[in-house]
Amino acid sequence: MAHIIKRKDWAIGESQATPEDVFFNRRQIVKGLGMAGLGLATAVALRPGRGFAAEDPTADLYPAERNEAYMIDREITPEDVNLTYNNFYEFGSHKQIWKAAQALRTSPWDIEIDGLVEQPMTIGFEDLVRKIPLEERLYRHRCVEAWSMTVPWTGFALADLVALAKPLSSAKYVRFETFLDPQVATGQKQRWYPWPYVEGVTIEEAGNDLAFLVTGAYGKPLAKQLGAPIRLALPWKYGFKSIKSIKRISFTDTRPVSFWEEVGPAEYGFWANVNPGVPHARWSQKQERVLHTGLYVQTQMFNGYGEQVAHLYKDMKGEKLFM
Ligand SMILES: Nc1nc2c(c(=O)[nH]1)N[C@H]1C(S)=C(S)[C@@H](COP(=O)(O)O)O[C@H]1N2
Ligand SMILES: [Mo]
Repeated sequence: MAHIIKRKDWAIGESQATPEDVFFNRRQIVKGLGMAGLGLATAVALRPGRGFAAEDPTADLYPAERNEAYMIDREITPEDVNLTYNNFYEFGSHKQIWKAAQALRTSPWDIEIDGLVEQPMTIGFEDLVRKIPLEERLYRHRCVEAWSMTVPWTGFALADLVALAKPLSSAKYVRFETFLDPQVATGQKQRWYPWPYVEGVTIEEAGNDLAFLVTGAYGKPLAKQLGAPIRLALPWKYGFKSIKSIKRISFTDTRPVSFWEEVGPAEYGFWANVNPGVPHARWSQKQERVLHTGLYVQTQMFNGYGEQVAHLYKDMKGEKLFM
């Protein structure tokens, strides 16, 4: 009953997908028209930066210093592209959710830290973000749908949060949960999805340097459509692991079943490491469409981060590591 839908809206063939090249060409045309005489109002209405309130209570923390250890050989995806092409099913099962996402109230925002920890706690996001120094990192992001982008994220290592939480030695996994509020996030009225969105990693993965809790992007507090006020970035895994708008972080000895794994276990697994050699059940993962550029590039093993993470998986047998 819960899983009548076996096919995600975004799980359509590349050729049927709304090509955002067309979308952006359209934007270019509109911009061109604006310059040709539609006037300033049009140009202003099209300007990016949507989703960030100047009065954000954490605005003083940005921009944070860039950590040069996390650089990248690709161009940064323009901010307006990132802000208008999103996966955030809570607000709709298509890419144009940025407006709908503005309904999310992100302040105050309490986060539960519970499960196998010395002392369960509730911490306000604005307290948390001031406890740990922020830094900027340039990360690749590879969606399982075979598109990619490059983002200047701001945040702190997930390992720092783990240290703050003081897990017991019996904790083997970290489970993350997004908010649940169907009144605000109308996608959550779609009962066939197993809301709230859940994701998880092993304690070892959580301790890896690359695992990053994101509180900002493009030198500003995180826009709502990007998962404000706090989300994950796990750049060696498919994008669906990078859960947005986290409300609860639980330490557990049981492997969490993530949202997409529950929706389609034949297509989406717990590990979801990027691997061009293992096709999705319905499409190839060999290449990726780099947002905005019109380019297709070869996808790299672990999304190019193998040096940092391959050791985490080298002794694992019988696990579906790449779906
Ligand atoms: N809560 C929640 N987190 C989510 C999703 C979602 O639908 N809901 N989509 C995931 C997917 S499939 C991707 S590719 C990224 C997209 O992040 P972006 O919109 O910042 O590009 O968010 C991930 N995190
Ligand atoms: Mo994705």
